[in-house]
Amino acid sequence: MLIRHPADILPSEITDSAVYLERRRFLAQAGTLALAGALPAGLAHAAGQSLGPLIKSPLSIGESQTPYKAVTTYNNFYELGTDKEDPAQNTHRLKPAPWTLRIEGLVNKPQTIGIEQLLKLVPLEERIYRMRCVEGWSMVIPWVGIPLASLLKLADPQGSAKYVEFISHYDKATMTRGVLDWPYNEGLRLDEARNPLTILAVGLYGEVLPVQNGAPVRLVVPWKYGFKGAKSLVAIRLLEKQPSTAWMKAGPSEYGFYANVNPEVDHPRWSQATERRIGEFTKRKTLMFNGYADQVASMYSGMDLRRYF
Ligand SMILES: Nc1nc2c(c(=O)[nH]1)N[C@H]1C(S)=C(S)[C@@H](COP(=O)(O)O)O[C@H]1N2
Ligand SMILES: [Mo]
Repeated sequence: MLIRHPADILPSEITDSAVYLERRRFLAQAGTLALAGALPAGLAHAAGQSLGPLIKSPLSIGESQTPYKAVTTYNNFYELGTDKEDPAQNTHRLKPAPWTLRIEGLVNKPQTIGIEQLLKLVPLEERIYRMRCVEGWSMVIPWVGIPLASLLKLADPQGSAKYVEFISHYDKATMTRGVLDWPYNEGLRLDEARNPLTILAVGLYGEVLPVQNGAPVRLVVPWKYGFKGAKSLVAIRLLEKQPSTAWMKAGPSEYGFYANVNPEVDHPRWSQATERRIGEFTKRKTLMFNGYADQVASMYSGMDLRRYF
Protein backbone atom coordinates (compact mmCIF):
# COMPACT_ATOMS: atom_id res chain seq x y z
CA MET A 1 0.00 0.00 0.00
CA LEU A 2 1.28 3.40 -0.94
CA ILE A 3 1.02 6.05 1.71
CA ARG A 4 1.91 9.54 0.69
CA HIS A 5 2.40 12.64 2.73
CA PRO A 6 -0.41 15.14 1.94
CA ALA A 7 2.27 17.56 0.74
CA ASP A 8 3.13 15.18 -2.10
CA ILE A 9 -0.39 15.08 -3.42
CA LEU A 10 -1.06 17.67 -6.07
CA PRO A 11 -4.37 19.50 -5.76
CA SER A 12 -5.16 18.38 -9.31
CA GLU A 13 -5.20 14.83 -7.98
CA ILE A 14 -7.74 15.72 -5.34
CA THR A 15 -10.05 17.82 -7.43
CA ASP A 16 -10.05 19.92 -10.56
CA SER A 17 -7.54 22.69 -9.94
CA ALA A 18 -10.00 25.47 -10.73
CA VAL A 19 -12.39 24.13 -8.14
CA TYR A 20 -9.47 23.78 -5.74
CA LEU A 21 -8.52 27.40 -6.29
CA GLU A 22 -12.04 28.69 -5.75
CA ARG A 23 -12.19 26.74 -2.50
CA ARG A 24 -8.80 28.03 -1.37
CA ARG A 25 -9.82 31.59 -2.23
CA PHE A 26 -12.96 31.16 -0.18
CA LEU A 27 -10.96 29.83 2.75
CA ALA A 28 -8.47 32.68 2.48
CA GLN A 29 -11.28 35.22 2.40
CA ALA A 30 -12.90 33.54 5.37
CA GLY A 31 -9.64 34.09 7.24
CA THR A 32 -9.04 30.42 7.93
CA LEU A 33 -5.93 30.19 5.77
CA ALA A 34 -3.17 32.70 5.29
CA LEU A 35 -2.41 33.22 1.60
CA ALA A 36 1.27 32.31 1.59
CA GLY A 37 3.17 30.20 4.12
CA ALA A 38 0.25 28.18 5.39
CA LEU A 39 0.37 25.85 2.41
CA PRO A 40 2.53 22.72 2.67
CA ALA A 41 5.88 22.92 0.87
CA GLY A 42 4.81 20.38 -1.76
CA LEU A 43 2.22 22.83 -3.02
CA ALA A 44 4.81 25.54 -3.61
CA HIS A 45 4.27 25.52 -7.35
CA ALA A 46 0.69 24.37 -7.69
CA ALA A 47 -1.82 26.39 -9.69
CA GLY A 48 -3.41 28.99 -7.48
CA GLN A 49 -0.40 29.54 -5.23
CA SER A 50 0.14 33.26 -4.71
CA LEU A 51 3.20 34.65 -6.49
CA GLY A 52 3.72 37.33 -3.90
CA PRO A 53 4.26 41.05 -4.43
CA LEU A 54 4.35 42.02 -8.10
CA ILE A 55 5.62 45.03 -9.99
CA LYS A 56 2.69 46.82 -11.60
CA SER A 57 3.81 47.37 -15.18
CA PRO A 58 3.07 50.67 -16.95
CA LEU A 59 2.54 48.51 -20.08
CA SER A 60 -0.70 47.16 -18.60
CA ILE A 61 -4.01 48.26 -20.14
CA GLY A 62 -6.95 49.56 -18.12
CA GLU A 63 -9.78 47.57 -19.72
CA SER A 64 -11.91 45.32 -17.54
CA GLN A 65 -10.40 41.89 -17.01
CA THR A 66 -11.91 38.65 -18.25
CA PRO A 67 -13.14 36.65 -15.23
CA TYR A 68 -10.72 34.03 -13.86
CA LYS A 69 -13.25 31.32 -14.56
CA ALA A 70 -13.43 32.12 -18.30
CA VAL A 71 -9.64 32.53 -18.64
CA THR A 72 -9.12 29.08 -17.15
CA THR A 73 -11.96 27.10 -18.73
CA TYR A 74 -12.11 28.45 -22.32
CA ASN A 75 -8.70 27.43 -23.64
CA ASN A 76 -6.84 26.36 -26.72
CA PHE A 77 -4.22 23.80 -25.73
CA TYR A 78 -4.54 21.06 -28.32
CA GLU A 79 -2.16 18.69 -26.53
CA LEU A 80 -4.86 18.44 -23.84
CA GLY A 81 -7.79 18.20 -26.28
CA THR A 82 -9.18 20.24 -29.16
CA ASP A 83 -12.41 21.51 -27.55
CA LYS A 84 -12.26 24.72 -25.52
CA GLU A 85 -13.37 22.89 -22.35
CA ASP A 86 -10.91 20.00 -22.74
CA PRO A 87 -7.67 21.51 -21.36
CA ALA A 88 -9.16 22.39 -17.96
CA GLN A 89 -10.51 18.85 -17.68
CA ASN A 90 -7.26 17.17 -18.69
CA THR A 91 -4.76 18.93 -16.48
CA HIS A 92 -3.59 15.57 -15.07
CA ARG A 93 -1.96 14.88 -18.45
CA LEU A 94 0.78 17.43 -17.83
CA LYS A 95 2.93 17.61 -14.69
CA PRO A 96 4.33 21.14 -14.38
CA ALA A 97 6.84 20.21 -11.67
CA PRO A 98 9.68 19.46 -11.66
CA TRP A 99 10.39 21.48 -14.81
CA THR A 100 13.36 22.95 -16.61
CA LEU A 101 13.58 25.38 -19.49
CA ARG A 102 16.57 25.34 -21.82
CA ILE A 103 17.94 28.32 -23.69
CA GLU A 104 20.08 26.96 -26.49
CA GLY A 105 21.27 27.33 -30.06
CA LEU A 106 23.21 30.44 -31.08
CA VAL A 107 24.01 31.67 -27.56
CA ASN A 108 27.32 32.10 -25.75
CA LYS A 109 25.90 30.97 -22.42
CA PRO A 110 23.36 28.16 -22.85
CA GLN A 111 21.06 27.88 -19.85
CA THR A 112 19.04 25.16 -18.18
CA ILE A 113 16.79 26.93 -15.73
CA GLY A 114 14.58 25.30 -13.14
CA ILE A 115 11.16 26.85 -12.72
CA GLU A 116 11.82 27.93 -9.11
CA GLN A 117 15.02 29.62 -10.30
CA LEU A 118 13.14 31.33 -13.12
CA LEU A 119 10.71 32.85 -10.63
CA LYS A 120 13.61 34.48 -8.80
CA LEU A 121 15.61 35.68 -11.78
CA VAL A 122 14.05 39.13 -12.02
CA PRO A 123 11.17 40.71 -10.10
CA LEU A 124 7.85 39.36 -11.33
CA GLU A 125 5.58 41.81 -13.10
CA GLU A 126 1.85 41.99 -13.54
CA ARG A 127 1.04 42.62 -17.22
CA ILE A 128 -2.60 43.15 -18.02
CA TYR A 129 -2.81 42.45 -21.75
CA ARG A 130 -5.48 42.35 -24.42
CA MET A 131 -5.29 38.90 -26.07
CA ARG A 132 -6.80 38.01 -29.46
CA CYS A 133 -7.30 34.50 -30.84
CA VAL A 134 -7.25 34.06 -34.62
CA GLU A 135 -10.67 32.39 -34.21
CA GLY A 136 -12.23 35.78 -33.41
CA TRP A 137 -12.51 35.91 -29.62
CA SER A 138 -10.54 38.06 -27.22
CA MET A 139 -9.84 38.38 -23.51
CA VAL A 140 -8.07 40.73 -21.13
CA ILE A 141 -5.73 38.72 -18.93
CA PRO A 142 -3.65 39.88 -15.95
CA TRP A 143 -0.54 37.80 -16.61
CA VAL A 144 2.36 37.48 -14.22
CA GLY A 145 5.60 37.28 -16.09
CA ILE A 146 9.15 38.29 -16.80
CA PRO A 147 10.36 40.20 -19.86
CA LEU A 148 11.76 37.70 -22.37
CA ALA A 149 14.55 40.21 -23.12
CA SER A 150 16.05 39.74 -19.65
CA LEU A 151 16.18 35.98 -20.10
CA LEU A 152 17.75 36.26 -23.56
CA LYS A 153 20.37 38.62 -22.15
CA LEU A 154 21.38 35.97 -19.63
CA ALA A 155 22.08 33.52 -22.47
CA ASP A 156 24.01 36.14 -24.48
CA PRO A 157 22.80 35.57 -28.08
CA GLN A 158 25.52 35.41 -30.75
CA GLY A 159 25.69 37.97 -33.54
CA SER A 160 24.40 35.46 -36.07
CA ALA A 161 21.17 34.84 -34.10
CA LYS A 162 18.22 36.41 -35.94
CA TYR A 163 15.23 34.30 -34.84
CA VAL A 164 13.95 32.63 -31.70
CA GLU A 165 12.09 29.33 -31.66
CA PHE A 166 9.83 28.32 -28.76
CA ILE A 167 9.21 24.62 -28.17
CA SER A 168 6.39 23.21 -26.04
CA HIS A 169 6.48 20.04 -23.98
CA TYR A 170 5.06 16.98 -25.71
CA ASP A 171 4.45 13.50 -24.35
CA LYS A 172 2.78 11.17 -26.81
CA ALA A 173 1.85 8.76 -24.03
CA THR A 174 -0.50 11.27 -22.42
CA MET A 175 -1.22 13.95 -25.01
CA THR A 176 -3.22 14.33 -28.23
CA ARG A 177 -1.81 12.49 -31.22
CA GLY A 178 -2.20 13.70 -34.78
CA VAL A 179 -3.81 17.10 -35.56
CA LEU A 180 -0.48 18.98 -35.50
CA ASP A 181 3.16 18.07 -36.05
CA TRP A 182 4.23 17.84 -32.39
CA PRO A 183 5.87 19.27 -30.41
CA TYR A 184 3.98 22.55 -30.77
CA ASN A 185 6.45 25.24 -31.69
CA GLU A 186 6.40 28.92 -32.52
CA GLY A 187 8.86 31.58 -33.56
CA LEU A 188 9.68 35.26 -33.39
CA ARG A 189 12.23 37.52 -35.00
CA LEU A 190 14.89 38.42 -32.43
CA ASP A 191 13.76 42.06 -32.26
CA GLU A 192 10.16 40.93 -31.64
CA ALA A 193 11.40 38.60 -28.92
CA ARG A 194 13.28 41.49 -27.30
CA ASN A 195 10.37 43.93 -27.53
CA PRO A 196 9.46 45.12 -24.00
CA LEU A 197 5.89 43.80 -24.47
CA THR A 198 7.07 40.19 -24.96
CA ILE A 199 6.99 38.18 -21.75
CA LEU A 200 7.25 34.67 -20.47
CA ALA A 201 4.19 34.20 -18.28
CA VAL A 202 4.41 32.12 -15.10
CA GLY A 203 1.09 33.16 -13.61
CA LEU A 204 -2.22 34.92 -13.97
CA TYR A 205 -4.39 36.81 -11.52
CA GLY A 206 -1.36 37.00 -9.18
CA GLU A 207 -1.13 33.22 -8.90
CA VAL A 208 0.83 30.32 -10.36
CA LEU A 209 -0.28 29.53 -13.92
CA PRO A 210 -2.90 26.77 -14.20
CA VAL A 211 -1.89 23.83 -16.41
CA GLN A 212 -4.55 24.67 -19.02
CA ASN A 213 -2.99 28.10 -19.54
CA GLY A 214 0.47 26.68 -20.20
CA ALA A 215 2.07 25.87 -16.86
CA PRO A 216 4.66 26.35 -15.72
CA VAL A 217 5.91 28.85 -18.32
CA ARG A 218 4.53 30.06 -21.67
CA LEU A 219 5.11 32.81 -24.19
CA VAL A 220 2.84 35.88 -24.33
CA VAL A 221 3.05 38.27 -27.32
CA PRO A 222 0.02 40.58 -27.05
CA TRP A 223 0.14 42.20 -30.52
CA LYS A 224 0.03 38.82 -32.26
CA TYR A 225 -2.70 36.22 -32.58
CA GLY A 226 -2.87 33.88 -29.60
CA PHE A 227 -1.34 30.89 -31.37
CA LYS A 228 2.08 32.60 -31.10
CA GLY A 229 1.91 32.12 -27.33
CA ALA A 230 3.35 28.60 -27.12
CA LYS A 231 2.51 26.94 -23.80
CA SER A 232 4.46 24.77 -21.35
CA LEU A 233 7.83 25.65 -22.85
CA VAL A 234 10.78 23.30 -22.57
CA ALA A 235 13.17 25.11 -24.91
CA ILE A 236 13.95 28.50 -26.38
CA ARG A 237 16.33 28.18 -29.34
CA LEU A 238 18.23 30.99 -31.02
CA LEU A 239 18.54 30.50 -34.78
CA GLU A 240 19.97 32.16 -37.83
CA LYS A 241 17.06 31.25 -40.10
CA GLN A 242 13.32 31.64 -39.62
CA PRO A 243 11.91 28.43 -38.14
CA SER A 244 8.79 26.79 -39.50
CA THR A 245 6.01 26.41 -36.94
CA ALA A 246 3.40 23.77 -36.13
CA TRP A 247 0.57 25.96 -37.45
CA MET A 248 2.47 27.06 -40.58
CA LYS A 249 3.03 23.39 -41.40
CA ALA A 250 -0.64 22.55 -40.76
CA GLY A 251 -2.01 25.40 -42.90
CA PRO A 252 0.57 27.61 -44.64
CA SER A 253 -2.05 29.81 -46.32
CA GLU A 254 -3.91 30.39 -43.04
CA TYR A 255 -1.23 30.81 -40.40
CA GLY A 256 1.79 32.96 -41.19
CA PHE A 257 5.02 33.44 -39.30
CA TYR A 258 4.25 37.02 -38.32
CA ALA A 259 0.69 36.48 -37.05
CA ASN A 260 0.33 40.17 -36.24
CA VAL A 261 -3.23 41.12 -35.39
CA ASN A 262 -4.40 42.93 -38.51
CA PRO A 263 -8.11 43.65 -39.11
CA GLU A 264 -7.32 44.44 -42.77
CA VAL A 265 -6.02 40.97 -43.55
CA ASP A 266 -8.77 38.36 -43.49
CA HIS A 267 -8.19 34.77 -42.56
CA PRO A 268 -8.84 32.85 -45.84
CA ARG A 269 -12.04 31.45 -44.30
CA TRP A 270 -13.35 34.44 -42.29
CA SER A 271 -13.01 38.16 -41.67
CA GLN A 272 -10.65 39.40 -38.96
CA ALA A 273 -12.26 42.88 -38.78
CA THR A 274 -14.16 42.26 -35.52
CA GLU A 275 -13.89 40.18 -32.39
CA ARG A 276 -16.04 38.98 -29.53
CA ARG A 277 -14.63 39.85 -26.15
CA ILE A 278 -15.45 36.87 -23.94
CA GLY A 279 -18.32 37.92 -21.66
CA GLU A 280 -19.68 40.58 -24.06
CA PHE A 281 -22.48 40.36 -26.62
CA THR A 282 -21.76 43.14 -29.10
CA LYS A 283 -18.71 42.62 -31.24
CA ARG A 284 -15.78 45.01 -31.07
CA LYS A 285 -13.70 46.29 -33.94
CA THR A 286 -10.35 44.57 -33.94
CA LEU A 287 -7.49 47.02 -33.56
CA MET A 288 -4.32 47.08 -35.64
CA PHE A 289 -1.59 45.18 -33.77
CA ASN A 290 -4.31 44.43 -31.19
CA GLY A 291 -4.07 48.04 -29.99
CA TYR A 292 -0.29 47.97 -29.46
CA ALA A 293 0.67 49.80 -32.68
CA ASP A 294 2.50 52.60 -30.83
CA GLN A 295 4.89 50.08 -29.29
CA VAL A 296 5.38 47.69 -32.22
CA ALA A 297 4.51 49.20 -35.63
CA SER A 298 8.04 50.50 -36.20
CA MET A 299 9.37 46.94 -36.26
CA TYR A 300 7.41 46.34 -39.48
CA SER A 301 7.95 49.60 -41.34
CA GLY A 302 8.45 48.98 -45.04
CA MET A 303 7.03 45.46 -44.83
CA ASP A 304 4.00 44.41 -46.84
CA LEU A 305 1.76 43.16 -44.04
CA ARG A 306 -0.45 41.27 -46.51
CA ARG A 307 2.47 39.23 -47.73
CA TYR A 308 4.02 38.90 -44.26
CA PHE A 309 0.80 37.94 -42.49
N1 LIG B 1 1.49 24.23 -26.77
C1 LIG B 1 0.41 24.92 -27.20
N2 LIG B 1 0.42 26.25 -27.07
C2 LIG B 1 -0.66 26.97 -27.48
C3 LIG B 1 -1.78 26.36 -28.10
C4 LIG B 1 -1.74 24.93 -28.23
O1 LIG B 1 -2.67 24.28 -28.74
N3 LIG B 1 -0.63 24.25 -27.75
N4 LIG B 1 -2.84 27.11 -28.54
C5 LIG B 1 -2.56 28.54 -28.84
C6 LIG B 1 -3.77 29.34 -29.10
S1 LIG B 1 -4.55 29.13 -30.60
C7 LIG B 1 -4.21 30.32 -28.24
S2 LIG B 1 -5.49 31.36 -28.65
C8 LIG B 1 -3.57 30.47 -26.91
C9 LIG B 1 -4.65 30.38 -25.84
O2 LIG B 1 -4.09 30.57 -24.59
P1 LIG B 1 -5.02 30.59 -23.29
O3 LIG B 1 -5.89 29.41 -23.40
O4 LIG B 1 -4.12 30.52 -22.13
O5 LIG B 1 -5.82 31.85 -23.36
O6 LIG B 1 -2.59 29.48 -26.63
C10 LIG B 1 -1.73 29.19 -27.73
N5 LIG B 1 -0.65 28.33 -27.31
MO1 LIG C 1 -5.87 30.99 -30.92
